[in-house]
Amino acid sequence: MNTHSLRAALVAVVAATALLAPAVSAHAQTQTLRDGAGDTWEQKYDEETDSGSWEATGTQPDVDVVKQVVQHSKKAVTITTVYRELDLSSDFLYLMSQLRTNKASYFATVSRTADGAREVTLGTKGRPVRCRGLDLTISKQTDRLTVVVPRSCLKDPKTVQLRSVAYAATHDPADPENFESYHIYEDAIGKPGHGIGVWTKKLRVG
Ligand SMILES: [Ca+2]
Repeated sequence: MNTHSLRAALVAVVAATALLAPAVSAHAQTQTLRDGAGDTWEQKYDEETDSGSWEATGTQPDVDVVKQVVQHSKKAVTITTVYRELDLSSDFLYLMSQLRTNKASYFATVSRTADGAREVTLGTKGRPVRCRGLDLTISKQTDRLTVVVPRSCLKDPKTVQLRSVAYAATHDPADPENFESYHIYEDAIGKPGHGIGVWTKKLRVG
């Protein structure tokens, strides 16, 4: 399984899980979502039935989120995700946030590969959004991953609501051709189950 097909599989999983109902809304500028430690899930593939399923696996580095802080200021929406252990040992690290404003819906997507290549992108309606100032910081020391989305890239919305999911993938380096050696992990932020996380409240600009 190469990086391209792995990414395609992850995107398919995200698309399939991005259809959950929103939570009730209220007003705030900052919200902290708590997430349990040790609530990581692994996607299992059954060759006989050619189907996938999820199993609880405890905790895994680079995917087990314990907290996410979302702030909507006059300058930007800042998404700070805190992991139980962010050691960057995974082949592939992925964090997807859906931002729903009073005007449109966007996806901010972070990916990092084992060679250190990393990027953050912003998109809407399946198209990329050019966003000057879109920023990504990853810190092993503090186990934090921070994304900054300038408000101007979101057309200066009144409110922003957000939900996220984290993924990481690993494989046995001694057996890279064996599909069974690949593991795909997931953590839904703000709830114990798998799938995309819970919505924040509608965060008004301060
Ligand atoms: Ca967690």
